[in-house]
Amino acid sequence: MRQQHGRTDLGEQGGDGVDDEVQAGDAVLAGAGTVVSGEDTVHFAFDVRESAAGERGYLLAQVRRTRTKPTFFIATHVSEVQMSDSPSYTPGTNPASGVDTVMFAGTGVFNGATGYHFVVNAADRGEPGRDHDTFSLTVYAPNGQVVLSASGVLNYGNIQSLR
Ligand SMILES: [Ca+2]
Ligand SMILES: [Ca+2]
Repeated sequence: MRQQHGRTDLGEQGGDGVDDEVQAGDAVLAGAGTVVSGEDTVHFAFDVRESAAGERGYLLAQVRRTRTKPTFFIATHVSEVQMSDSPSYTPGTNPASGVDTVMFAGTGVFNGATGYHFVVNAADRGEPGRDHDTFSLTVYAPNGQVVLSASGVLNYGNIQSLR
């Protein structure tokens, strides 16, 4: 099984686009890396897919800020996945679908507390991911207040469209 653990080497493998778990017609965007946004350094990993069976995915994020405890966000449910082909960049000839951008949203746990919502926008803009791919994460408290907002170009890692 090449599953979550296989994603940790995305920064090195580039994009052979081969994934045994991907069924024909599936769209998959996955990535792992680091974004520096203001005072925050965000380490993230995600994998979202659309198929005939529906939409699913996961997201983990750790945020470090100088002189404060790190915060953690774990998505427990991905309720919305929208993949698209942005006309403003072309990461390569694969995948043939042209999918290079994803927005996904759902609910999760923020520092151990439930009832939080999140929205991620991520884009595969080529290889290497560093200095090319982009990632943004916004987390909302149950009352709608933004508790985390970070975005930027990757300074480590890679985001890869797999179909
Ligand atoms: Ca494109
Ligand atoms: Ca990439």
